[in-house]
Amino acid sequence: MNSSNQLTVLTNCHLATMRGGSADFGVVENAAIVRDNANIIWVGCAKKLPQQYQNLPQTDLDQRWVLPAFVDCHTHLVYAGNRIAEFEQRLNGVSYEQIAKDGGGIVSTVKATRSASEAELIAQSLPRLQQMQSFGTGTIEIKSGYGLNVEDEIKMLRAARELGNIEGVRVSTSFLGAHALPPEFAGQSDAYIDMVVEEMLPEIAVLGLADAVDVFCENIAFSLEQTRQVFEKAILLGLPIRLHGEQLSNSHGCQMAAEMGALSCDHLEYLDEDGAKAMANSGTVAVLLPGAFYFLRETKKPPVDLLRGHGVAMAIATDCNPGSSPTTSLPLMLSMAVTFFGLTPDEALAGITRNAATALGLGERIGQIAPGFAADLVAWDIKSPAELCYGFGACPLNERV
Ligand code: DI6
Ligand code: FE
Repeated sequence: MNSSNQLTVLTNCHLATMRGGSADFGVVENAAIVRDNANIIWVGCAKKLPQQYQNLPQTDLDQRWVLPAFVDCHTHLVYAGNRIAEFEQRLNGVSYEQIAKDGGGIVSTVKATRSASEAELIAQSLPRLQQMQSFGTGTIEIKSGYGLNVEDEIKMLRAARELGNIEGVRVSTSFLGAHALPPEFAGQSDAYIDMVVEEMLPEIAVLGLADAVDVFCENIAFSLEQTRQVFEKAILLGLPIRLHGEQLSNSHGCQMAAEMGALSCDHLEYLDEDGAKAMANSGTVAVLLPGAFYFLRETKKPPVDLLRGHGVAMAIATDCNPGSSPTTSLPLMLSMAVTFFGLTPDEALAGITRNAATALGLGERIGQIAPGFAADLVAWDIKSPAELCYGFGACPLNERV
């Protein structure tokens, strides 16, 4: 990126602007973009470049396709250790729920994350963030949720913010204190939720470390009523809410979260029609996580027809985490979203740009190519936007421009 606020022109390129409402990626062929250090100033056909921009420095993009940098709106990127041994257990037939009930699962990553210093956490997470960027991702949501006490949740959120500073990428943080019950609270989940509400949330809000508050509402995690308590406090503190909902069963968390104004509800394999209707009414984004679906060998698919039918905006994310989705690749998620879930390439790409931005409350700022939006742009060596959903396991050449 430019160091000064000099205007420059990107030219000899094609655009997938991802402007709302179009079923064709918002294509502009033989285009030009005028940008400054931070923002897009002008977009259109190169032939119509206004006179006042014609003598600016130009970058010739050699017929590449320019898209908004991808937005990964659901990740657990910051953690220590790995869960390879549990993966091997699962390959031998032990279920994800059983591993969690036996004291492994999320809690084993909690132990590793608590033992790591902030610097170690950053060092272990940095390669994942760098991989994400190599796949064209420019904004990353990062959740806490492997600390599960005041000190270690704060450590995780600080590490997330610091990773954004180190790499110069946009990081949006979510406080996920209600992710799992820490071992020291075994049998006392109400007491733990009291601590989340009375101690953790207020302190994290004062420190400005969370851009949103997330809860895992599930029979292996927290109940509907406990979820409501956390959300009520978040709303009181002025923080947007999001939900891990209906991943392993239907707890009706999404309906409640939507009625409380949630930005997004995520996972959704077991979502029913009432939940979809409530999400449509509140403009809550449905975040689909095909990596977790694949890695847990889930067979129940999220109800894409229902979401589409009710006009719920769909986003796609990696869910990058050591237990249920150890991936950093949004292009791979595009392939899975079209192949497993039946999204169209246009829906899938909107899901990692425009709709993912909306899931973070940043829909007016990132995820589209238009004047006034952030100049977070990536040029791809592809023949058409759908090619990004077509190949899998490798990633076309791309460059931040
Ligand atoms: N759902 C998920 O898929 C991740 N968290 C959650 O609530 C899994 C996190 C993990 O297994 O470490
Ligand atoms: Fe998750």
